[in-house]
Amino acid sequence: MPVPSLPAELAALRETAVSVLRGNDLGDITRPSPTLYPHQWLWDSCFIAIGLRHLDPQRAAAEILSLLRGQWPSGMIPHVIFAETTDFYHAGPQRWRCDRVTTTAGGAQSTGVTQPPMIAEAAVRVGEMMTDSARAAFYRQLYPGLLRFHQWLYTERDPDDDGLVSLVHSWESGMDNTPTWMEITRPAAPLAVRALRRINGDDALDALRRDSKEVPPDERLTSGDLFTLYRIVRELRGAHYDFREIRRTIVPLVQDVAFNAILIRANEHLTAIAAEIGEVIPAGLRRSMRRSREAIGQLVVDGVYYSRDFRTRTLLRHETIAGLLPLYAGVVPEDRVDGMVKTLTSPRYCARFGVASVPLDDPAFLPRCYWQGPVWVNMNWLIADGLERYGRLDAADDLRRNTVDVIAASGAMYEYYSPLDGSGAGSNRFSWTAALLLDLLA
Ligand code: 9YW
Repeated sequence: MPVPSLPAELAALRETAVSVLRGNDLGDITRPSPTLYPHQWLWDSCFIAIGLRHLDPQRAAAEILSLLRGQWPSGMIPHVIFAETTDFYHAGPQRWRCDRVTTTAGGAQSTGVTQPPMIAEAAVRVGEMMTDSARAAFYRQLYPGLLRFHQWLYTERDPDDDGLVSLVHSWESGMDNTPTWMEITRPAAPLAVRALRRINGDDALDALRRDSKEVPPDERLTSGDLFTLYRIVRELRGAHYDFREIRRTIVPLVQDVAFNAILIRANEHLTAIAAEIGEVIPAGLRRSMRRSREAIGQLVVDGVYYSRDFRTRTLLRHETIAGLLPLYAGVVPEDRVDGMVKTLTSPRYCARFGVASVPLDDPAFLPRCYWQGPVWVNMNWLIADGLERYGRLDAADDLRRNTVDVIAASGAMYEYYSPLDGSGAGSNRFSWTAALLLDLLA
């Protein structure tokens, strides 16, 4: 679908984005990438729907509704719903064995953890493109499952009524190897991983992994870290994915600042959806929603937001992009906003290509390694939205323009980009980059 007002170069880029989305379309779900990620991921589908709404709002709505096929009786919506088409994904159904614990609404196999709750945001964005009656019908279909998901997040993952939900695996944060998570996860690595490495050496571990064949290994997690994450899955499996049992294991539990910020924003959208279709959010959930907005203020020290260890209630004082998402949630007091804008537009975060996932002066920073430094288009999109919300329109425009520029310079829909030179890395047919580009160009 050409957009006449776009200059030729951007129109061609837009066509590339459309063809990536078509190539990754599996009917009513879109895989994140044809080579690395062949199934449906929760927050990917949300970002994808935000782009698809510009091509076909009904198809975008189907992308969101299809997430409910994976919903557990408990209310959880899993981070991956496995497509039947393939089994090459390295953390597939046999690693999770969730069918021994539960069934999903649509009978699909899934993982046993969740991902950032972007569903309500995506639904509202898609709804904006629909007629009133189509939107109401869409919301009515989505609402009961979405409500149960938000209720599950609090009842299961905020058992002490902190107002902050806890995550049980870095995969739930969506930022797999972000230093905050790896620092708390590595020490929890049971002896098995260390023994495996001692006996076999890192090379043997490299040979065992199946995720990095398509991309250079130095753009992914180290094998040691990957096996540590697998080991945590084993613990979760043993605890039947039940938080009360997980609490008694060695699994790190983190009140992740980005996840909670996204939840706070999603709560607002859920409230708006309910109002539009004449539903009333149950009082218990309304109370949790209010508590979250207050509780996130406990995560800030000297103007920087951090995640917190649920077990010890201590802040995990490693500064990353996750700490910028309270802007997106709209929970940053006005007197703190300029400081955060200054930080994210400073050379520490290298704003020329967007916001680096880890500051450049962090010893853990690696410019092309996954969540250890690269710029991600979804993060730029979320932060730009937050800036706009706070009326920092120039900063929001700059970030959006820089995002389009970095994609345009590469000419492909890369998974992530180096903040140092803008070079693309990971998959070069990555769905959320394509989808959010469509949104940025609209
Ligand atoms: C994994 C699919 C997912 C994203 C995550 C990203 C990566 C790997 O890919 O995770 O195996 O789940 O870190 O945010 O949803 O694109």
